[in-house]
Amino acid sequence: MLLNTYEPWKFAFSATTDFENIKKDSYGIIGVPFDSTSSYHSGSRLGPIVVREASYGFERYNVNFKSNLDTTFYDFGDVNVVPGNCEATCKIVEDTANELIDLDVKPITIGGEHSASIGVIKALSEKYDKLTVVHMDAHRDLAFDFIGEKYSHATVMRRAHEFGVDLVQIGIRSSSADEEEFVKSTYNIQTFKTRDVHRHMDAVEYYLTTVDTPVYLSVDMDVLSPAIAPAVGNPTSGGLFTYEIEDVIKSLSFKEVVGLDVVETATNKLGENTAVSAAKIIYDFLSLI
Ligand SMILES: [Mn+2]
Repeated sequence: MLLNTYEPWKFAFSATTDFENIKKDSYGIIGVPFDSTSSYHSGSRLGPIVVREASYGFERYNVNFKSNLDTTFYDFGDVNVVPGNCEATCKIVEDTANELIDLDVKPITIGGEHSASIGVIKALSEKYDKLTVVHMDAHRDLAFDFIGEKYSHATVMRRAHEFGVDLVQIGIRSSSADEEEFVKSTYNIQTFKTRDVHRHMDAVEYYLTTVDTPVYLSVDMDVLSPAIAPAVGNPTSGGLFTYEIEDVIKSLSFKEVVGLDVVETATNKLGENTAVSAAKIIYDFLSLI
């Protein structure tokens, strides 16, 4: 007897993967179960599993946006990470992202720690002449190195900046003096701190409408208030509400969005708040884009 059950290893609503017939201009999910550079609360290696499982709580009709999730997307599973070796793992993610790009599939990455984004952003920055990374995070992740390591969850956006992308950082509420100096020394990093977002969401939305390049969205789950999303690598007091992420996704839905990552979900508990919110970001993105 065939049971009418769900397949928790693939994101809900994903299409059957038939490599001979991958639809052009679709989206492809990959998981990066890697957390070797975590400096505080580890466990995001389990993020891809719990986020996929949480996706089964949603309806195909997205009532907030009055739209059906009818975007074609595939869930290709997890990449083979190298535990303990961030640089090697970033290279594997980059190669995987390039394979997706060659198939005309836009990558959606489920972390894993934030270093999961490095390879994807590198691949996309080479495909597009100009790329803007909209980075939602409590932290800037702009350190040149972190405890001597260039490849780390804390250096992601510095590496991205070296690849030549413009950055829009949203939800920032923790950074170092060096990072602030670095931002002042450059021209292409726009910042909306947590308080700015709470008080002037319209300014954030307006700014996003002015972006005239392809856009990549990177969401560190710690951008949300730890009251909403407590199971993250570096919980940081204050933070955004879920609807503020909805507003950003809605603004970006009018743009050419070429990829998404949702990283730093660090829990092994099914149905945990952080995992549900992470799954919702991917679900909203796919409903609107
Ligand atoms: Mn962060």
